[in-house]
Amino acid sequence: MSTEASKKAFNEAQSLIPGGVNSPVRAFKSVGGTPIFINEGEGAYLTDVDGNKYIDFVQSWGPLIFGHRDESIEAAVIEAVKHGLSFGAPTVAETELAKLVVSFFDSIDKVRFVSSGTEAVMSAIRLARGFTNRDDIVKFTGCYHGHSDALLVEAGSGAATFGNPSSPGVPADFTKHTLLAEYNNIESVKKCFADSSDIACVIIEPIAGNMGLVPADKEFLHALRKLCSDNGALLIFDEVMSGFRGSVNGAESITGVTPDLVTLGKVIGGGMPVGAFGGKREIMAQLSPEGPVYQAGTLSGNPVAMAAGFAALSKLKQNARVIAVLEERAKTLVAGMKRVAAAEGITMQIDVRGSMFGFFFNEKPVKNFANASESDAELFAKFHAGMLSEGFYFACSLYETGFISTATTDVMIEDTIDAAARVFKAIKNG
Ligand code: KE4
Repeated sequence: MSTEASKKAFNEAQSLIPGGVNSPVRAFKSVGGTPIFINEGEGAYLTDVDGNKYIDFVQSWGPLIFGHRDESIEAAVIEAVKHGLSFGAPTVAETELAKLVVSFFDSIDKVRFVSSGTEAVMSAIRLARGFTNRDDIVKFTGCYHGHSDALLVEAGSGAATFGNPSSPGVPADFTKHTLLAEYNNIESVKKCFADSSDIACVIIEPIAGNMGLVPADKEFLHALRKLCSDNGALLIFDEVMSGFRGSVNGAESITGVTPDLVTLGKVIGGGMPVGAFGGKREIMAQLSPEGPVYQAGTLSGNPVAMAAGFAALSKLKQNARVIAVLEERAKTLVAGMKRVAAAEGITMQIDVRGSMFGFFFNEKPVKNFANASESDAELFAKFHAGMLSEGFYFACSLYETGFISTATTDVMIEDTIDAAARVFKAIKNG
């Protein structure tokens, strides 16, 4: 498999763009080799600039639950474009998508659209601080909530990948209000509330996807809910990744825990730049121009992006069972990978939530970031490179999650397991 054109493209990109990429995790730094430059996507497939085809398990880090170039989403975008790209004025398209989002989440009465998950989380944090008139926030080591200053503390995803979970350039004054707790450890959260009476909110990925896939224990989330309620702090579920991937009705429908605010992204834009945050009426009423908490965006609610999101969520509305179908495929995939790895003496921890799947090369179960970071990163890199050469595109960091789309067929799943068997054998034979 030649990747000469990707190498050439990467060299040129590095002369103009820091690291040659517009988002660090794409640089393949933790797995080595040259990042693959993509020419196009179609269904379950990516084709790179050398003409190599791959089955895509990244799907733009989650948005493409219906695969690349879904007909109805593409048609909706093309139709919207014919009416103009952006107006900076309200459109009915925003209300229509808001209606859909609200219909899926019991916890959401009102929603505000922005252009990324980072913006959604940054805004939700400000809203929580404004609503409670408190300054401190609690996040969990290994959770990633986008790159706004207050959240770049012991973050997951790319930040963990590069070993700088707390980024330079963020003044200590900006993060002194960010308290850290350990995922799935309620005692660590109780300590935060003992240390501060000024906690505005606790933000958590209820299905963590940025330390690898590590779902929160149900009883932990229930205890977290009680702790927040007892202390007058808001509970924020960051479902930018897990929203419409773990369940169409949010983690609240799986766990029975109702958050005060939810942040969303990825799938709700159908592949276009959309983020959102929503919650109960009385909290959202604090948001400008209704209330005093300021938040704004030139392209927020962009009509073309709204059309893509509406098409994507409409498909989910018409066929909510799709997540259950994708979950079965995800389970088949990781169980098969675990089986063929074991045949070569390699131990894998695996997990699935809806269309999200994760795996660790680790002897022990993974319940938090400390456990995840004990996984075999070198073996992960060899696996990633081997699968890539076999035509399977996995996330280029062990601190990420894999995804199944409706375009990922059962045959593709079996082919992936067979390829994994060859890769593990080659790794073992050195
Ligand atoms: P964006 O600003 O990248 O749209 O969303 C930030 C964000 C917030 N919350 C959660 C739970 C997220 O997973 C993300 C972004 N996810 C990463 C993938 N792990 C985006 C990929 C990247 O950074 O390039």
